[in-house]
Amino acid sequence: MTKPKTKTEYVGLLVIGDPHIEGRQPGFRKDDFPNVILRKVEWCLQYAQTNRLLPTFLGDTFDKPRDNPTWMLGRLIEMMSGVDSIGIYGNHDCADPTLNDHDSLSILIKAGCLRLVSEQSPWKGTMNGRKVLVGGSSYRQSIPEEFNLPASQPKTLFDSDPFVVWITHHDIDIAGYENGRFKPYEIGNVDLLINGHIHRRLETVQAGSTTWMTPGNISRRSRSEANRNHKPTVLRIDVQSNQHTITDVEVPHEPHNEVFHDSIIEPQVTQSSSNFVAGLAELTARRTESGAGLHEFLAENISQFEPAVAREITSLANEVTDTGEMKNGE
Ligand SMILES: [Mn+2]
Repeated sequence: MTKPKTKTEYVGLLVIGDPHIEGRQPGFRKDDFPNVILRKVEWCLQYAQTNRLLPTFLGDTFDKPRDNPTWMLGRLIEMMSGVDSIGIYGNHDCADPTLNDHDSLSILIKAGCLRLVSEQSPWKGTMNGRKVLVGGSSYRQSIPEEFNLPASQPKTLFDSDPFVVWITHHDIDIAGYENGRFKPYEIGNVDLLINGHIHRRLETVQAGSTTWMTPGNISRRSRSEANRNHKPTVLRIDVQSNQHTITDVEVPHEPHNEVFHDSIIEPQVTQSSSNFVAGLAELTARRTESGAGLHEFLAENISQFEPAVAREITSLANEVTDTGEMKNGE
């Protein structure tokens, strides 16, 4: 049953990066990912409520934009309907360039579980007595050079020195991320920008009066070495009359080796096709739902075949695993 909303006097924000909720196991995860990630989101919502923080989602709430299991959408509506949450949409939330009624996230928005923020429609309120604005740019929406309220709204708001936060889901060029398209810059009237999309935590960059942060996501989706040290955390931002404090809050999670299968394939090129077949046989010992091991194995070994044969093997692998090419996990 859905719960009535409680009116909260907020003291800050709880910023949640890229949950990538989905109904099946990503890559080499061996735990019950669909329920594990739902419990993490629920933990975040409860922590936010207990501490009077506004839950703020950085996009990629869903991993697959459409056809998510109905039980999962139901659970989300149950846990989110009692709380106000704000957010933006990410590249994984929409199948087309912009979010529309066919995408699962639209159900949460229509059910009143999540309110999208944008340049035209920021969240406005008071936290600990200070005026706060939270605007955002969803995936593919431009990030402003200066944030101003529409002409119809009182400009005097900025005279009271509000705390202004901007949330984004973009390829920002920060050390440690190779797909960056632009560097952090000062955004007029914006104090703090927090970006989702990049799943690793990156260093904070100061650009004039705007601070740019990359907290990383709350679910570990790839088994990479870099991910071994990633601790799923959310950002707690406490707002005071003339300053704010940012604290990392670790989301309860299991150790890396308990959520991922061990690697069983040595990164070496198999010399003959009989070894290739033996390698494939070994893979069946560890079937992952998305066929992650198969794609990794093929990437390592396919070059030994004639191009036409290699193409046929790849196309068959894509067909049986239903995942298509292995794509960038962000
Ligand atoms: Mn993502």
